[in-house]
Amino acid sequence: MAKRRISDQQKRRIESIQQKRRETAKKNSENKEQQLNEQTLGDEQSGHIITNFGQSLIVENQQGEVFRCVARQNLGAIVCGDQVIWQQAQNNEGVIVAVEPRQSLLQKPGFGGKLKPMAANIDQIVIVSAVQPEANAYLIDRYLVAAENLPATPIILFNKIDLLDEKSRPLIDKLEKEYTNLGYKVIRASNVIGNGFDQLHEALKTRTSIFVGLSGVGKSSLINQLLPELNIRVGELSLASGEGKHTTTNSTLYNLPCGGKLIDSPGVRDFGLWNTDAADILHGFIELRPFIGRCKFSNCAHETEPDCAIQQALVENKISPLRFQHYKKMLAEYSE
Ligand SMILES: Nc1nc2c(ncn2[C@@H]2O[C@H](COP(=O)(O)OP(=O)(O)OP(=O)(O)O)[C@@H](O)[C@H]2O)c(=O)[nH]1
Ligand SMILES: [Mg+2]
Ligand SMILES: [Zn+2]
Repeated sequence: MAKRRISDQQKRRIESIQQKRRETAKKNSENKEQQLNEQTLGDEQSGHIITNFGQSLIVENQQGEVFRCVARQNLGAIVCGDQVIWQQAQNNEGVIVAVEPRQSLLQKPGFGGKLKPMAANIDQIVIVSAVQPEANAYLIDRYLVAAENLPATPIILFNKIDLLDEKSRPLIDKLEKEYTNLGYKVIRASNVIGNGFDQLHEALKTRTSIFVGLSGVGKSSLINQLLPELNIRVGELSLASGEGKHTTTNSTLYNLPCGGKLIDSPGVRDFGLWNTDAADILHGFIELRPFIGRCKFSNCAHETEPDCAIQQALVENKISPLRFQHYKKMLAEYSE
């Protein structure tokens, strides 16, 4: 993906503008909190975060009603999927006073390589790829490493299969085989011809799942099919590049009729590295796990060392060359 180069001076300017905006937002939110505190607040109750619009957070109570809330200072970042304690004010507004401990927190690389919390308490990650824009196996592997380490169950979904033709079919067939062989659930879907929804409904039941993937692969369109009364905004692909236009801008949680919860997330902008280390990357490639600790040298880099269990497994076709290549690439990016 093309990266726009910016000078240090520009970076500092952008950072200073951002800092000013953050301060203004913080002040607005403090004022709002003060206003709300001057009203009599209701009893503490639990709720969960549906989405956020800047400093305001949308909280759903146990009856499924939604409230626009501000958070007390010093609660840290609160994200979609968080369980919170809050108090109701007037006019469907409220104040969040505590965040429940999280089972997990999915983060993504943000501006300047800083990690941004994305969603909390996820137990399943649906990695959405498509026929158009073309599926990227390295990005899928990135998400698999994130899922294995969270931990959350990954599902690999190939969308827009109505567009399959002789040119695109071999790649999707190859990737489906690759991931099925590893034991991952793979679903082929299409919003146009209505494929894959029985499998999807089944997989999403009773769990909290998130749709992740490139912009334009059809994440929001799939949710519109699952919840037709919603009508979430979906975007055209750019005619020039065939890429999506980043239509979804905030992660948002939806309650499915089957009892599951599903989060729609904005398409990823870059392939920046998640908060992983070498051990997490290794743990993320599940087929490598049986060979860990079996090399002759304990600090084996699995390259040209003698008696390397992983090189041996490659020769014996127990590990796919593509996945091993991605493992090496991720490690190299991490150590940069
Ligand atoms: N042919 C075909 N087009 C689809 C399908 N699903 C979605 N699209 C189209 O793909 C485009 C992008 O869909 P979105 O649902 O906005 O994609 P998204 O993944 O939510 O994108 P971001 O919100 O930008 O991350 C839209 O023009 C959809 O109509 C499908 O199954 N088949
Ligand atoms: Mg979207
Ligand atoms: Zn080795």
